[in-house]
Amino acid sequence: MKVAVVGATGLVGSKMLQVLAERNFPVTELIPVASEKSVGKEVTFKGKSYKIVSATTAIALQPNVAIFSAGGTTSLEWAPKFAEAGITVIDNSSAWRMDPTKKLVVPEINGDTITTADKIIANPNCSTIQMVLVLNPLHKKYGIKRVVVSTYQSVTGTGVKAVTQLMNERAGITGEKAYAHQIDLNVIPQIDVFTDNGYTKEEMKMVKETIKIIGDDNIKVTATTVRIPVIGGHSESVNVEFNREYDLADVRSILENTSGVVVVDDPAQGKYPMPIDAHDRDEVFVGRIRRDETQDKTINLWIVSDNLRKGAATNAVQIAEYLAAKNWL
Ligand code: 2RA
Repeated sequence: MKVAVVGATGLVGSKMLQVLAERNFPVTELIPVASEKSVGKEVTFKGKSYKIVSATTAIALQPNVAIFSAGGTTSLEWAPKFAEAGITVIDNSSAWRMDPTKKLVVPEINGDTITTADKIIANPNCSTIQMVLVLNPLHKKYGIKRVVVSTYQSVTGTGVKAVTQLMNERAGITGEKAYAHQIDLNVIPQIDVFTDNGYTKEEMKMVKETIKIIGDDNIKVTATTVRIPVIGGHSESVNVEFNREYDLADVRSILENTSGVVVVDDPAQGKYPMPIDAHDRDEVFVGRIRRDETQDKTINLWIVSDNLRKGAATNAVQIAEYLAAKNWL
């Protein structure tokens, strides 16, 4: 299968190449695509070098699938051009996520909603994916009324420039900045720009995308998203109020039996999910599972995952695998 990776030089793009190789996606020809300034440079895939080409060249090469991770502007301009040429697009930007004509897919949850007519499929936001993977099976059993989530997000969610800023600050080097504030030894309660209601775009993504993926607009979500000086993954403190009374042991058992979720919850032994352990792992880890003693039918969870993996590259490749298994590529 010919596979184009658009944005192949970015943090997520590089992770896409790694995940495609690791999962043995049947790539017969890789077509790495990046901005004009990178055209002609090379990327390595399964020990072989591939020259980066422009988006126009990539369309002419007719890949079966194009996995985009090059930002919303590039996706808005180029995804329809690939789709018009008959190439299925899996898009990791926010450009198409809330478009009612586009599917927003976490394969374990709503992969089965994809049809052959879907030529641009949206990959959700990283902080949303890891939360809904845990919430969806609990919603099915107990019905979720309201979610209060606070995130602790890795600088890798911003990209290479943010990782460089953190490392430079740590080394005492002055350099280019991805954030308006120092990130090392600090916490920044802003991810993406603010919207009119006082929430950031990242917070509103968690609100809207959760409803769209789980497919129930009765679920209320309120979010505070925060950047911290960490690189291994995003962490989330999640307070969930159910419609029905729940059983703590049953919640644990449901999560233990959920594909892609790993329960790490042995506080007496100091065992709980941490980004340093989630780094470069595909699973979503959940721990600190405990009753909210201040309110009926309510539980507290701590959810951690590598945002570049299940939050981005792995989920996108899983969508491609789903389409390949159906022979739709
Ligand atoms: C972040 N959620 O962590 C974003 C990346 N898509 O900044």
